[in-house]
Amino acid sequence: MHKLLTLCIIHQRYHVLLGMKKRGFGAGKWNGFGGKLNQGESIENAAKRELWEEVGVTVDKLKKIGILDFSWQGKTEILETHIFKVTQFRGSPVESEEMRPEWFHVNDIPFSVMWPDDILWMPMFIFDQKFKGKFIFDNDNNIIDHELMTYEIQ
Ligand code: 6OG
Repeated sequence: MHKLLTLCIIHQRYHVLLGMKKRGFGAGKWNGFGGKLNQGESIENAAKRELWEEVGVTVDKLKKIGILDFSWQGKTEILETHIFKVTQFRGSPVESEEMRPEWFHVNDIPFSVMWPDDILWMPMFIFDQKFKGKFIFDNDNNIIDHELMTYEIQ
């Protein structure tokens, strides 16, 4: 089973905006903002909608920077996650029921409290190098196998 998801990170020169996930899947971890597509929705519109819903920010400019397939040992589900960089936006980030936002310096990203794949692709994200890959996790969410490569998306 294949599911499409979005993940949006705002990047402003030396800082990125992350959110502490307060509930549901990935609760207790810092991550970008995103989620599943609604029926009939484009991937890009879903990314914009999730940023608005989770942190109250309107996207003016975003670009796709990566595509990662996440799956778990012994499970058939694949989360095909489209990762976007937002460089222009309106509004100030506000806490929602799902996320508590915070700006982090690019040299001070809290990888120990993030999904373990993030430390592998975040440098590419910061340096605008497009990438694709796949990560397979065990039931404790440790990476047991992965592929990651640079890639021109368009
Ligand atoms: P909701 O269930 O809240 O969407 N996501 C992941 N992000 C990272 N960095 N690593 C992973 O490794 C992830 N698995 C899922 C995609 C879940 C949100 O979490 C992201 C979505 O933005 C396993 O609707």
